[in-house]
Amino acid sequence: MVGEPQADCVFCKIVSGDIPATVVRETERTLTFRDISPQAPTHLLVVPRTHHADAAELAAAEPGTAAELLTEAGAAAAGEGLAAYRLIFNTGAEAGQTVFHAHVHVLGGKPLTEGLV
Ligand code: D5M
Repeated sequence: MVGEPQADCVFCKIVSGDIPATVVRETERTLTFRDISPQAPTHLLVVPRTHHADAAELAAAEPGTAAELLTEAGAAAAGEGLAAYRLIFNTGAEAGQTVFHAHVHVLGGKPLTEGLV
C-alpha cells in the first residue's frame, strides 16, 4: 500500500528504530537526522515517516507532509544556528539519488556560493 514501510529501505529502518541514526528533530510525520556521510559541516536529512520513493511522489500522496519537510528543514537549520543553508532533493538515480525514500538534504556551515553542482 502507498506509504507503507519497505523491508529493504534504510530510511524506513531508521524511522522504525531498527538501525541507529543521530536524530535531531522529530514530529508526528517527519524525522530529521544527521547524514552518515556529511558533505558540509552541517548535513541533515529530513524524511517522512511514511515510505514514498521521492519528494514528488510524497507531494502527490501527502502534500501536507511534503510541506512539513520544508518547515522542518527550516527549523532544523535554525536549530543548528545556520543563517543560510541549501536544500537538495535528489530525484532519480541519474540525479544522484541513492536512497529511494523521500528526503531533503539540509546543508550549511560553509560558503555554498560556488554553484549548484
Ligand atoms: O542521499 C542519500 C543520503 O543518505 C546520502 O547522503 C547518505 C545518507 N545515508 C545513507 N544511509 C544512511 C544512514 N544509515 N544514516 C544516515 N544517513 C544515511 P541521496 O539524495 O539519495 O543521494
